[in-house]
Amino acid sequence: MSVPLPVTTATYPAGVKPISERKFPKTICMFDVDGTLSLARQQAKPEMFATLAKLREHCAVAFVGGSDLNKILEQVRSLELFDFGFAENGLVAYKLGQPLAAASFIKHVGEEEYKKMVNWILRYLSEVDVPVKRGTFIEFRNGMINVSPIGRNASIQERIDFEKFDKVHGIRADMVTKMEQEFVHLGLTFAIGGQISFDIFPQGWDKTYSLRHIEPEGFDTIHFFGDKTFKGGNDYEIFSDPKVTGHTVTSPEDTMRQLDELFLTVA
Ligand code: M1P
Repeated sequence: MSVPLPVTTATYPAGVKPISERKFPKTICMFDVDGTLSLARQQAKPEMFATLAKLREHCAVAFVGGSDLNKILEQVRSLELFDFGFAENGLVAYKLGQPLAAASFIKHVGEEEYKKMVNWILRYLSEVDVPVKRGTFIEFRNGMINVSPIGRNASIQERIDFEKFDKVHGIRADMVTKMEQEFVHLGLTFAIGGQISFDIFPQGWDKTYSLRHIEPEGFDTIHFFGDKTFKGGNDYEIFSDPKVTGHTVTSPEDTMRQLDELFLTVA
């Protein structure tokens, strides 16, 4: 389902203090989406929205997801609930609801090389056996492409089943290893971030890309919360960036618990 982009304002929404008037004006908390703010592809719970609203009284708040903006907005409802919104790792970026400069995967890779890659992927997937196949095996985005061996039209249950199957059979890991060899000359990163797919983007266009947008803002403390912070996970690079204080979470509930400990119960 596609969500229309919200009507945005360049200023703070009613009732939200400017960052400079918050308790920690030089601090920003950045959140991965799937598994951190909400369950994969599901909307965040009301308790999470309440926690983020409280946190926003203390510091600046941002999401930084691998998915495209439409999908993220299904999960986090509105850009207005965040000071910064980073979709596709920050290749698509918003500050107070207003778009910042975006980066283009196709311009970077080039049409010819991209065509070769699509043909390779379609050939490879035609020979991969998985329990079910649905539709949309390659999703073309602004700053990356996303490849799914069962297809992005899988239902929630089909996603859960594939994730379990993939843990045993390593379908995505094998495909990533082969693509890394085949397309080494393109300097790409292949990141398994969700349940049914992996993302492909130029090296350096991981979630650390979003830091380029906040560097000019002068924050001296950058917290990042994510669940895929292990090497190979799509939160790893930003989690381990020297400018960032990384926090590994195990679920949205764990995110709320850690925020309570770090900020919200502090007098
Ligand atoms: O945000 C994590 C990932 O979420 C989705 O993954 P999947 O559909 O496999 O669960 C995708 O949007 C992916 O791009 C993103 O990295």
